[in-house]
Amino acid sequence: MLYTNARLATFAAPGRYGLIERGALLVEEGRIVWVGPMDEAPGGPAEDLGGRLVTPGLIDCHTHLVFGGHRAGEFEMRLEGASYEEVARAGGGILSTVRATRAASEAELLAGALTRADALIAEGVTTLEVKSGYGLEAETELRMLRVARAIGRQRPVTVKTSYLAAHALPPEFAGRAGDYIAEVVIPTMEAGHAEGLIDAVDGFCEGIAFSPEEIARVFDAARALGLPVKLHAEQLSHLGGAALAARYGALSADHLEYASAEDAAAMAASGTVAVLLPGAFYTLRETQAPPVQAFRDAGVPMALATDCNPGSSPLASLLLALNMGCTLFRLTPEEALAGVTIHAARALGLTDRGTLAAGQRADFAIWDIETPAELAYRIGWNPLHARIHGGLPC
Ligand code: DI6
Ligand code: FE
Repeated sequence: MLYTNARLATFAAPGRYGLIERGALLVEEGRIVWVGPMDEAPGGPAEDLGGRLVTPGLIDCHTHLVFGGHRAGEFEMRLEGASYEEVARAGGGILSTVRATRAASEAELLAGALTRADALIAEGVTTLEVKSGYGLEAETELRMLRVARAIGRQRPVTVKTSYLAAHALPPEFAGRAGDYIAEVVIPTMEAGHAEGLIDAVDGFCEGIAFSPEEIARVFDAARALGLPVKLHAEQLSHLGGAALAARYGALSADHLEYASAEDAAAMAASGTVAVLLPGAFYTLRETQAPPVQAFRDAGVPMALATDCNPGSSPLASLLLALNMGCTLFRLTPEEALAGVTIHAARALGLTDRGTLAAGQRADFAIWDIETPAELAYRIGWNPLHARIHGGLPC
């Protein structure tokens, strides 16, 4: 199928957004086989897109969208003055979602996750990442990962999984983080890997979670299995997580509000993507923005994601994350859009998507707008016309 008479934001051609005005795109067997000016397009059956904008399919590269329950009560507590860390230290926060997730069946978890996945898909998302991390015990961590895989079977979307048992210390291991890592995190990683459930290993490096030394043990185990790593780093304080992630050649370091220029230099050297999560910044009413200029100066690729989770970012709109990335973090619309396409792909270790170029998977979104900046500028006003996943309109 030839898609013709479109404006293509390719992120592959030279110039802003890699834009090709009056472009065309040829798809065969789920792949893009030709991209260029419509006057030079090969013949064959064609669909006229009426000048609409086409982007690569959007990629949400950081979500926790499998979970039980909700945390509206915690939202109320924070509005009454409690901080996210105070709620967590009092046994709420992540641990309250752990209780609800342990109590939920696979079918219940899947039903809840699909409603959020559907919201993302309706906005042109064709690949999404899903983390475990609300089980903190073997059985529930593996259940979450199976549910994540089931999303990719039940919906036309590609799911990449990250194993995040190093998210919080469960109460049964209070004061025994080392034992938790040895007895739960590492053996469950091995079991999940053997079942083909894990695409990457993640952790939360923070005062209310794990130290860099503890995360290093988790990363060593991942390395032994040949699994790539990523890390929640410098979200609430500067603990050295970004430098640790760079040392391990991590695919990404995520959040990064408290990262430094030295961290940016280390991440640039290791090719680690900075994943920025404005939904969490907004929800927690954080005031320190991530060092975007330092990332630019160092040449660190920046991705943007929803961080969809029941606590710090109850956000299932990647388009709103685009807008927030611009308004709250001062990204340009071009940087923001690159952050949910080409750089988001890289944050997941994927090179076969995120741009419109010959040889890429045919994942793209067709929008009822003229210019790419409109995607970041609108708020709550979804212009998706059609979505193509693996060559199939859906
Ligand atoms: N940082 C986050 O923003 C999520 N996890 C993390 O390490 C939030 C998890 C939650 O509050 O449930
Ligand atoms: Fe997160």
